[in-house]
Amino acid sequence: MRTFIISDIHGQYDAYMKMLEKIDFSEEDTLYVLGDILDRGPRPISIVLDLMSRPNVVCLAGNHEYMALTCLRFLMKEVTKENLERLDPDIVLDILNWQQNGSDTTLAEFRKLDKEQQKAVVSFMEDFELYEEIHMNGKDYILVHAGLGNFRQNKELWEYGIEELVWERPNYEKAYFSDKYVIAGHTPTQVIQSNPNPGYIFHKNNHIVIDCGAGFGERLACLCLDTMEEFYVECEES
Ligand SMILES: [Mn+2]
Repeated sequence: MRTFIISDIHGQYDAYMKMLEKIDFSEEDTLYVLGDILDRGPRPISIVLDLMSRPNVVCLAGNHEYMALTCLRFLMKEVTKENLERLDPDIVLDILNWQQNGSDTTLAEFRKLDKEQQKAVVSFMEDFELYEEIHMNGKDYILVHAGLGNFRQNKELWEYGIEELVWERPNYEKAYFSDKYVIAGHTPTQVIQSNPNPGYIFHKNNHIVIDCGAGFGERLACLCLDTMEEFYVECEES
């Protein structure tokens, strides 16, 4: 009965499977996935399909799922006169933006699914939460993809907007809570200025950042919350 946290898998299916093996993930354990399963790496939809088959995973949305859902909902629409008349002009910009953020691999795999599977994948991702709060060994944790953008001391979690939770980078130099930890991904720890161990899990001021750069083919990290043990798998060239 262990609790694991992983984030920013970004299409690295092989590294993801190796990680499950490495942590000896069983049906009694729980895996929290803090978003950005999609895009960049070669097999993002394969990871989604695997997660869909497991009852003991909890997925949160990242900015990549947020971008993908907007675009996939549009791309799956039938070409009818009505749908074209109701076309939102912003959708073109949304699709371009998603493209610039590495949508190719997601789209390539998505296209190979039949209509029913496509609908199932979209509806699975629509159910992703934006944050979770968990309690472990006397400590409180907030799990979220990017962080708490525009943080204010007395702001409740439900008051944060989607963009504040999935896009905006928190200030790691500032402790947001004295009695709680915020675990997030989104920012590869390679690019955090004050990080003494770039590319490995970053701990500072009650922030824990677990994106170790799988999105650019570097390293996938997983944290066991029961023991705070860190697990790493190197991504292979794809
Ligand atoms: Mn992200």
